[in-house]
Amino acid sequence: MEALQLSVREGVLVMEISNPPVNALSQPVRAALMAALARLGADESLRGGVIAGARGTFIAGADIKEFGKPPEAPFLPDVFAAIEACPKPVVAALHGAALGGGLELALACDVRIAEAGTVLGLPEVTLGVIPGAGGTQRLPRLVGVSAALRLIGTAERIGAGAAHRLGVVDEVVEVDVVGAAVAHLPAKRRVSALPVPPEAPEAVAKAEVAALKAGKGRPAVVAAIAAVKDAAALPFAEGLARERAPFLALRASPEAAALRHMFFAEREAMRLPAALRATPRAIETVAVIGAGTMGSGIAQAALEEGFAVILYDQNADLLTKAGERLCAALAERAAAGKITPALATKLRLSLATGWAEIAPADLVIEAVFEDLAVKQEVFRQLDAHAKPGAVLATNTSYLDIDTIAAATSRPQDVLGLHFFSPANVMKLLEVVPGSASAPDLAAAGMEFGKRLKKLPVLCGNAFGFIGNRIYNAYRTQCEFMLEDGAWPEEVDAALEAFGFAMGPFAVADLSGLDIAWRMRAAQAARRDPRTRYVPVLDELCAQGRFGRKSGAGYYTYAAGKRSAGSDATVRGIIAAASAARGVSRHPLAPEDIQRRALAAMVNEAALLLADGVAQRASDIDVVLVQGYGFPRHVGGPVYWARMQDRAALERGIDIIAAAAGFGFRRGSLDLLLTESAP
Ligand code: T1G
Repeated sequence: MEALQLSVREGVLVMEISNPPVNALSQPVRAALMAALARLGADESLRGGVIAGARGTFIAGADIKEFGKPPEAPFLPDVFAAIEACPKPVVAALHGAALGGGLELALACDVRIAEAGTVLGLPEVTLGVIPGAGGTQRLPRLVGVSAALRLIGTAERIGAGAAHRLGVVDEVVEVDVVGAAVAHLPAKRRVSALPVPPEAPEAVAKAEVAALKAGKGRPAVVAAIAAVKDAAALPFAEGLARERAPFLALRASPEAAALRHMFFAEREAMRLPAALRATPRAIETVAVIGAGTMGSGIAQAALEEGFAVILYDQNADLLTKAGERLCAALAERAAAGKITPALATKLRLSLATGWAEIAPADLVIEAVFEDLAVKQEVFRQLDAHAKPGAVLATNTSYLDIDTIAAATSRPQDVLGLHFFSPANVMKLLEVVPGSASAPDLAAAGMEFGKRLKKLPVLCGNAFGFIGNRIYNAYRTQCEFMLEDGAWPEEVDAALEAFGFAMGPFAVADLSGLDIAWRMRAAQAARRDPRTRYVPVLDELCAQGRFGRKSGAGYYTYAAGKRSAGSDATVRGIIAAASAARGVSRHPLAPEDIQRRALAAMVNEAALLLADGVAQRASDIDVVLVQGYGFPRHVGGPVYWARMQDRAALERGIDIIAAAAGFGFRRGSLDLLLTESAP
């Protein structure tokens, strides 16, 4: 099929891009546009042109799949220059998504008309690059520097209404945007010829700080800010030339390659293996069991996506309070424009204290206390009261899905749906079928996750699934490093320098040490005394140091502020553990801390693949980046490993094997470094 469908309507050349699935501006599209623009300029019978997108969207941007390859002419700036050089007016008719190069193309047009519901943005920094086809120069000429800094620096996506208010689009129509474009052909009005509206330096400075903060100071954001500020200081042609060089340099950077890996890995992760693809069971009513933090978060996530929600809790007072909080939360989200007001005013929430009230639910999600006996009792009740064919899901983080399913007479309907707190914010959802789960259940979980606008990843039913299992291995190795000679703040600092938002001990303090303490106590009887076990966390909890919530853990907390380092008590506990182990403490350099922590993740990833818990290596990257703060610009632990020297990786695993001692299980790097998706 032609990349560009041409037609003439009332003397206007309609150029409709047809490059499924999202009309990316691949080379054939660029070449066809150049030819069509030449025809438009030369044909006296034509009075103007309209550029539109076929099927469900305008243009999603440059073709990201072309980035790793040598660039092919014509380049986007050439196409956009041809639009502006065309003596006749060209209108951009927008619907669906106008993103990246797609919005840059629209900015090169004389007028932009958007259908209501269109999403617009310049999200290039999320791919480690900057808008490379005039976006940093044209956008400020329409909206001013500070608004351009916000949109480009934060990769914010805005709707047609907001874009109209900002001046990005000239008109919003309800239907037939192409018809409107043909009817409203304007005089030629080159955006590049417009002056950048003057602004107070303070406004620009404030926007610059906000963009830097949102972008965590990454190179692409720094470069984008500089390019946008150039627009106000330089003639258009100079600013345009200055934008191209950093774009090309960034596009070739390892960071951009890692971010592209994540872009495609996240889409790949949502694909089920052929054997599990099925028509998902219809889910419209969701019952959530447990009105605590997780249950309320899951209920909010479902309400925001239009599901009817039954929230059950045996504690009527807790339930009422949760209901009130949910009403308030949705009202806030509607006021912020994040959800449609109707979802807040016509809340489809019912509160239940009787098991029989969950009967209408198509899906029941249990989010009660992480205790097997408690969950089994809940599932006995679900078995007795949920309607036949309802999907019965557990939000367990660690427990065995099969053991929970065995509490029912319908294990074929039981599934793990592991949400991450806060469940209404975190996108990651681990979908965990049990061995008795019906073949269509994984599809039901994945589809439900997508409808919640989450990132569902299929996991095998093994201890810790994917994320917690890898995180456990990482945290265990970090605890070994405490005994070997590092202090908590040194480990945290080294891993924050690597790119983690927070180090493992700061995270442990934040989530509460008592959770791990209870789990370790429950596992103590099964723990082989020959395996290395660090008792520091147990001792901290024994002294009532549960982390931030108790004012002290690995760190101390005064007025909610974490101390810079560990105090004498913690160091005494750690030194005692070292002595009891017979370890003579020695300092660990940051790079050694990083190498051991990463080796622990890489080794566990190899085991996950070998055990079939992760269906593909890139899923592990998605889980660790989306759920555990692994730095996205590094591409995830597996992608990182594939960028390392193989011998150095093996040496790193030698080191953690020696540190672990008895019971250490070594994964095969062969599989990890070469595996491709099934
Ligand atoms: N290039 C190539 N493929 C793309 C693509 C793109 N820009 N965008 C999406 N795809 C593929 C995606 O991999 C998937 O493929 C399919 O389309 C559906 O995507 C010069 C340099 C448009 C909002 O960052 O935000 O322009 O899995 O599952 O949920 O300055 O895709 O089917 O094989 O996401 O409906 C800037 C990225 C590029 C936008 C649609 N643009 N895309 O969401 O579908 S850089 C972006 C999206 C640039 C210029 C710079 C979303 C979407 P497959 P999907 P969706």
